[in-house]
Amino acid sequence: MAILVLSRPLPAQPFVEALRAIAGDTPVWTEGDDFDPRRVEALLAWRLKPGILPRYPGLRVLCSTGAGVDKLMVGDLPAATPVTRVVDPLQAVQIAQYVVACTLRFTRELPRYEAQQASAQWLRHPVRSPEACRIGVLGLGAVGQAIARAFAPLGFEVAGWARRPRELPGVQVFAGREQLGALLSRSDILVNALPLTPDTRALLGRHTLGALPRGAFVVNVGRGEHVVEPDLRTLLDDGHLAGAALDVFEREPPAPDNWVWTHPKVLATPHIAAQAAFQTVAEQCLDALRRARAGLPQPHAVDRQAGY
Ligand code: OXD
Repeated sequence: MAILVLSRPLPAQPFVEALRAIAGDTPVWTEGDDFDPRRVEALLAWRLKPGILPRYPGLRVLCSTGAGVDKLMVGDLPAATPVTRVVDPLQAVQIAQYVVACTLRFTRELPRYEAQQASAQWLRHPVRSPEACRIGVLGLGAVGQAIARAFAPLGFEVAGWARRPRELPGVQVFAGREQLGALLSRSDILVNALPLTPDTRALLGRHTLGALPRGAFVVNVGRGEHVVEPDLRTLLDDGHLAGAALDVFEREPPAPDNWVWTHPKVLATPHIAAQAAFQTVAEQCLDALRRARAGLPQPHAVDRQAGY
């Protein structure tokens, strides 16, 4: 019985090597290997297409290579097959670092000073006041909480939005659809850290982004599908939004002629806010397989109903 790695578009080799180092007698295969699909017990994947899973009738567990599992939720996923996600505390910290870096780059106007440096200009501009830098974090799971915590010591006023009310020290929490507008209208910096579910897909469009204060900045570390890209572009072009840092896109990588590559107000990065360590992914996948074999509960199981 074996583990199959289908990590496209991520290269499979680092996952395969990390798994082989710890998997003992359990073979680890990937695309291109000559293997019997009936022997596959665990699948480690980032994205699946319908029609793939029925090829593996002995599958006991489906493991994501990342924290998000939205691209694994295909219609032919058997109801009884557990799906697990990577839970890596370091990953949440890395994402928080990325969000803080992009936000400070914007609030401290670093691109403007870089442009001045290029023409040897010594020109000082007023620093944006803290009242104009109120942070709003969409999604208060492990990642959203790490982001909220990272901002507090830097003097930012932080609020967050979650599905249900919760207590978070130092963070004003808004909950449910009925309080989304209140969160948006006080967020000069909006950070999206939501999981992608049918409820959150295309949440950030003309009306929601338009409800941010004029001159707001958007950071997306959730999923590209949360944002209606043409609406974002319109709001950037008409000056309602001052800028956006985008690490995730509906299509990754975006097509070479996609506007995000060249828009002067957009910082586009290739889904690098965080990467779980290959060793952690491998350890959690192997643990999930052992638990599935023994009929034990999965600590990082995805709630199939909620979608994350
Ligand atoms: C993700 C990841 O889910 O990179 O986006 O882990």
